[in-house]
Amino acid sequence: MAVQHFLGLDSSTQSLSATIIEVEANSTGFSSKIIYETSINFQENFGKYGVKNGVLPDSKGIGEAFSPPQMWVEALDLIFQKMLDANISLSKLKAIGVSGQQHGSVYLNSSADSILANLTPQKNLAEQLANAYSRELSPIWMDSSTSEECAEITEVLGGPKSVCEITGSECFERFTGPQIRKFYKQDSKGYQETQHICLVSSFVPSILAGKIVGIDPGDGAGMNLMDIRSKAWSADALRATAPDLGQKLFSVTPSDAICGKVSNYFVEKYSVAADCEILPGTGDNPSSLIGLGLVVPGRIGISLGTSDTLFAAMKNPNTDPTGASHVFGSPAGDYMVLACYKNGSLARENIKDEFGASWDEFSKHLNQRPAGNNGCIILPYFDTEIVPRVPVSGVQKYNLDNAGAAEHIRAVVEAQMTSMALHSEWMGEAPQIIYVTGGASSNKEILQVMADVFNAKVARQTTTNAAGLGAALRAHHAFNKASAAPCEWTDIVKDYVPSDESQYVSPIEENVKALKGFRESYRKTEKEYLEQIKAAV
Ligand code: XUL
Repeated sequence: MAVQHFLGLDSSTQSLSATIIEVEANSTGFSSKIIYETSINFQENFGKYGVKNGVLPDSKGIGEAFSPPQMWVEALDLIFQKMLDANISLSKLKAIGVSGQQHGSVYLNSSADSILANLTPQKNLAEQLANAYSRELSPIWMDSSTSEECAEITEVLGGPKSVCEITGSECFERFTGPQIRKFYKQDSKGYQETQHICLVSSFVPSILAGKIVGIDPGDGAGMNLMDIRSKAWSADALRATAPDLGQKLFSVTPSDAICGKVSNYFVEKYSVAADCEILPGTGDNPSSLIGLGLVVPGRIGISLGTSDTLFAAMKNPNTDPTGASHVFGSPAGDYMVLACYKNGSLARENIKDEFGASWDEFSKHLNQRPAGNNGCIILPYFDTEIVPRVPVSGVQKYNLDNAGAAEHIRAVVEAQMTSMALHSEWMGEAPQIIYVTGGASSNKEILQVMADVFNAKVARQTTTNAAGLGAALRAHHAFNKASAAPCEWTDIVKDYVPSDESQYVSPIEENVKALKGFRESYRKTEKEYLEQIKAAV
C-alpha cells in the first residue's frame, strides 16, 4: 500500500472544515495521522447572506432558525480552492467522508438530478445549483418553532413513548420530521414541487458525487422518521408526517456504503483523484463518536464543556425510558447514545464562585472529602435540565446546612457524575473506558470522581475537531471495506485514542464501593424531587 489520503469535511452551523489524514503502510499494518486541517467561517466569508454565526436572524421571533443552503455550496468551492492554493495535492485522495450539523434539511426540485449530473468546471457550484431548490432556506437544528407539528405526529404515532420506541427519540422541534411537516402545512405547493429532501450531511456528498446520496442511519435517526431497529424509513412515521414523503427520501444507506466516484467537476477543477470514492455523510454527533474513537460498545465519551455531553457506543437498540436521551445509528454499526446535561461547567463554576475558590482550590476541596461525601447531596439544577427533564431551575441541597466549600464542591461533582451514570443505566452496558474531552478534562480530581462513579478507567482525549476527523476516518474505513483489505474499526482509530496507559485515571476500589451506595441515595433523592416538581406543575 502506498501512502493514501482521506478527506473529512464537516459542514457545521458556523463553518465548513476539512481534515486530511495520511495512512502509510508499516511493519505492523499501517500508521495514520492528520496532515492538514483548515476551516471556513460562514459569517466571515459570506456576509452577503446576512447570517450571524451561520444562521439567519429569527425575523418573526417565533423560534425559527434558517440557513441558506447556497452558502454551504459556496463554502464547498471555497474550501477546495483553499486546499489548491495551499498546494495540498488531492491526487492521493482515496475517499471523502462528510459530517453535517444534524437535523437541518435541504429541499431540491425536479431539476436537481440533472444539475448535479452535469456540473461543469466552467462555472462555480452556487451558480449551477441556484435553480435546484424547491425551498430557498434550510431549517436547522436551532429551530424550535414546530411544537404543534411534534404534537400532531406524536398523537398519530400513539404518544411520546411510542415515538421513542419507533424512532429512538421522542419528537423534538429541531428533528427533521416535524420540520418537514411544517413546510408541508405552510407551503403545500413548495412541498409538492420537492423531489428530494436531503439532510445537510447527505446534501454535501450529493454534490461531491454529482448525484443524490442516501441518508445514513446515524443522521437518519435524527429525523423522527427512521425505524431505529430496521434502520429503514418507518412507514407509520412517514404517514404521520406528510403525504408521499417516502418518495422524496432516498432509502436509508449504510454508513460505510460506497456511493460512487467523485464528480468530474472536482477532478477537473481541483485535481481530485478521479477514482476518489464518496460515501454517505453522517451527523456531527455520530461522526464525533468515531473521531473520539468510540467504535466498540464499552467505550464512552464525555465532553465536559458548557454542557456536559455523553456519547456512547451501544450494541442493542435500547431506548431511554424517560425519552430524555437520543439513540442514533453508529457509523461503526450498531448504535450510539447522545445525552446532554445542561448543568455542566455552569454548575461547576457557580459553586466555585459561591465559595470564592480558584480552580486549584476546587481540586483540593474535591480531594478533602471522602467518596460519597458522608451523605451530602446537591441536585445541581442551576439551570433547567435536559437529562433528567427538569423544567424549572433551582439547586436542591441535602445535609448541607452550615457546610463549607469542600462539601458543596464535592456534592456538585458527585451529582454530575452520578447523574450521568444513573441516566445511562438503561443502555444495559457497563463502560470499560471513558475518553474525556472539553475544558474541565484537564482537572484530574474531577476525572478521579468520574472513574470512581462509573467504575471505569478514564483517559483524556485531545482530539480537537472530532467530527471532521471522524469523517476522514469513516472514509478510510469504507474505502478499505470496499477494497480487498477490510480493517477493524479499532485499528482505524488506534492512532487517535489515548494509548499511554500510565496516563489513565483508574477507579479506586473503596471509592467505587462508597459511590455505589451514594448512587442509591441520589437516585431516591432525585426521584422524590422530580415527583415533587411534577405535582407542582
Ligand atoms: C444534536 C443537535 C446538535 C447539532 C449541532 O441533536 O441538535 O448537536 O447536531 O450541529
